[in-house]
Amino acid sequence: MSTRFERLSLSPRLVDWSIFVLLALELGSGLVSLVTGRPGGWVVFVAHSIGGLCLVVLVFWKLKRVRKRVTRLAAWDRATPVSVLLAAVTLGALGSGIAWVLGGSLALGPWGLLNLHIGLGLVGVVVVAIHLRHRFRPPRTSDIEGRRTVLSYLALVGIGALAWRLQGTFNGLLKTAGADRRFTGSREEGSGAGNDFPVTSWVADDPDPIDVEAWELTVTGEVDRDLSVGYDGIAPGEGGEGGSEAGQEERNNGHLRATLDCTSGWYSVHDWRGVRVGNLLAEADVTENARWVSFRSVTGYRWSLPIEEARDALLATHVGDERLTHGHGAPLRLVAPGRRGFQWVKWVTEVEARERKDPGQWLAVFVSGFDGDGEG
Ligand SMILES: Nc1nc2c(c(=O)[nH]1)N[C@H]1C(S)=C(S)[C@@H](COP(=O)(O)O)O[C@H]1N2
Ligand SMILES: [Mo]
Repeated sequence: MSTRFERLSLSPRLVDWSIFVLLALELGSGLVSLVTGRPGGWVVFVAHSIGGLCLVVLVFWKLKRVRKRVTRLAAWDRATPVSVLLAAVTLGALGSGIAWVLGGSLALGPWGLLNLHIGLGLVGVVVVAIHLRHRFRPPRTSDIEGRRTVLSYLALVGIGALAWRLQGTFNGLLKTAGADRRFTGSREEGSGAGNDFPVTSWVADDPDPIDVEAWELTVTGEVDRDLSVGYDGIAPGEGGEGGSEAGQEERNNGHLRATLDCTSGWYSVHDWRGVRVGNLLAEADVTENARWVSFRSVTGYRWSLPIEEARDALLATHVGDERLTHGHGAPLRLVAPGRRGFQWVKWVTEVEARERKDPGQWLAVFVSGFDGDGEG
């Protein structure tokens, strides 16, 4: 090693604190990335990638230092198992993230490699907390050595950024499955193929197929007249099927080309057809107090959008030229361009105009489907 390289170094405590800060940044950017779906949000994903690669460097640096405390059994104390566990979880989270980027896949029942990455990241939060209870040492300003420290950090970020660049080159040259990803990291699946794209549910939602005769859509809340419409009042006429409800013509002419981008790592681009939400709201005489619009599934799953955005969203009955299948949310599902897949509520039965945002939706998306009676 050249002496110049050795001059770039951080004290052990600074390495540990840098790892801590990076883990916090990775947790934050990772969580934010899950609700980021507009191209302007790319920076969150790039920061998460480069941060993770910097972590790789620091973690190996640290492991080199503490290796002996693990390999010599006599050096073990009661906190060592937690440290070992933390090392395993961290390497697992970093490894699964890198494997994903380089085109890897893993089938874990309904989940994949990206879910494993997220899961390990969340487990890591708990293990870090326990590790800190045993090993916490306050940061010291004396560890910061001016120019040398600054240059060390610059080198670290430089290595991370360079590795991130090389990832693109590597994927391109080897034409891996990681080559053709969206800015969110998601890979293309079944675009334009009608219903032939993955069916995903976020946690436990799995209702029985919906009988369209019994189903209806209601528009409630901050509206001057509550609306309820049956399937015939919504679905576009399908070759020769007559007998539409009043209002059907004006409602059903909505059309959007939009990308469903699931946080488990795939996206799919389709032409969606159905009812423009703005038309429904206008028909129900939405009041001036309404600021948010919540979309509720028969299962209790729900999500809300600011009213301006909601107006331009679509409640789709069709994908491509096909009626939605049950798995994709028939008879009606939300199409919310620029939002991540989990916000595209399936099996919608209620549209509620609201004065305020709906904080309960976060709970609803996690618990809906667990009680089994469809009222999560
Ligand atoms: N009611 C309900 N809607 C839902 C979900 C769910 O679990 N329940 N999953 C969401 C998730 S995570 C995604 S990615 C998309 C998937 O839509 P698809 O199954 O048509 O591909 O639906 C969303 N809408
Ligand atoms: Mo999803």
